[in-house]
Amino acid sequence: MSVAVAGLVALGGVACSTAPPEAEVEVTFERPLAIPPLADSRVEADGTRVFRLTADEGATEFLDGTETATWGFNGSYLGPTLRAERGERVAVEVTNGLDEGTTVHWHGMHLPAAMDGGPHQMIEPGDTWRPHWTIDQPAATLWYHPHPHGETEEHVYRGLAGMFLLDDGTAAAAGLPHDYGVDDIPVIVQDKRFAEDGRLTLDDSGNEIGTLGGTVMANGTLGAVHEVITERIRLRLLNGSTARTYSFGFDDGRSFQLVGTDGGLLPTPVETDHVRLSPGERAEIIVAMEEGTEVMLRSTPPDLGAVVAPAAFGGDDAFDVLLLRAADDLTASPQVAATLTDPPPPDESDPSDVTRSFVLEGRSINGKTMDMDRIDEVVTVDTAEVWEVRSRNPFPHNFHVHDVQFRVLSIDGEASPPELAGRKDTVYLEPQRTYRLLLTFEDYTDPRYPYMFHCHLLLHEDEGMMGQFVVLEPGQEPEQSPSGSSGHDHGD
Ligand SMILES: [Cu+2]
Repeated sequence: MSVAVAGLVALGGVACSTAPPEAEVEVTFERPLAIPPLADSRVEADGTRVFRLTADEGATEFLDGTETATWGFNGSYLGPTLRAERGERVAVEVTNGLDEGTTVHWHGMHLPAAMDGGPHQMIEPGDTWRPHWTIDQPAATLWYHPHPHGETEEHVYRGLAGMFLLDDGTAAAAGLPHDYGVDDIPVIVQDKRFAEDGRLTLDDSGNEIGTLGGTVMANGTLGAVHEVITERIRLRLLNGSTARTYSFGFDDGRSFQLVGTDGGLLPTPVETDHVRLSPGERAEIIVAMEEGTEVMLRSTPPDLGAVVAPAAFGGDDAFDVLLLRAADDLTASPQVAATLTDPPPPDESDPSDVTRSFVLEGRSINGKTMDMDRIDEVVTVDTAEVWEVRSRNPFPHNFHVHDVQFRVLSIDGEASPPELAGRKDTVYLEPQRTYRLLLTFEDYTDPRYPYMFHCHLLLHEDEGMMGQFVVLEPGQEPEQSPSGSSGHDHGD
């Protein structure tokens, strides 16, 4: 539970127990949308593409004339976009320039547990961590962010996040715009709570789900405008907020094509006028533009399912996010293909199938809160499993699994809707419904390092709504992680 501790004042304005009141921020849509730069990389003799990220403190001018203390990778806020091809070997040299330990997790990535960047891969101040792996999954919009146990909400909120795009050569054939920063646009959406002096503050007043800021920005730009020069534009939407769920659409109610979700392209485009994204989820959408017109990307009150008093959880909130302004002359765009990917249908028939049940309640999963020294689930490599996930609370949770992309087989026994037909790593849990997920664990066994499963509402995660699983060879036993909490001071 979120407990405000009277009299405790933290430095820096975030995680302060008596957060100052939220300032009313007037937003006019006139600033160019910041596009995170594509990260530089070098290719070593063995073909490994190496990126560098340094987490550091900085200051960002979100509001004209006001400097706000922020954190960022290779800059003051957010980080560059990493990009790699399927089959490539990659490495990232991650340096921690902060005064406290952090980690960097590759959200949505299929990779060895020791490279995952969860709470077992702490990077102490001044240290550099160098995970490496081979990209072995379809093209997708992934992202990276810190994952230190108990501190993730604050680290992400201060600004540590970025996109990690994967390519596999299919975008052109699928008719998808793919010119980064021109017609293929990353859109990291985050809500913030500004104090009168411009500081970012977390809400410690005890909202069950954490901080719901009254100011929403895209890529760190308040009142963002993007000039569109093509007939169609692809927006890669990422909900990079700590707690808020959005329902994205356009102010004129126009429909668009949903072509991708967390882990890659959908089998076929889904025509819709809104897409719901809970924290951590992504959606790739294609929007058709008319010459010389403008349209606003908005978030309208999201359907949170059977949440009691949804207004307390953002269920009544609406925001303008990004103004798309089309040039008087637009370059032709290709037609989006009718079939985007052709994945094999989910196969539940494997006799080795295991079904596990996960009940989310309060800050626990199956009645347990996170313990870095406890392995909650042992998975055997080369098997498919069904995980049945259910929230018992009348307020929002979602569910994120590291290492794998899952398929949503059904919700309360009914076939999942077309927007959930693709590869997912995070799913919103409408209260009191059972989500049946199919997960396939193909490789990367490790008896010592676990992967995480958790609620991606970051306050919940920090307060213990997380568990650990290992992937093992048949007959193998889990071993104590060398980075378990017994040997590690988390500073709490
Ligand atoms: Cu939760």
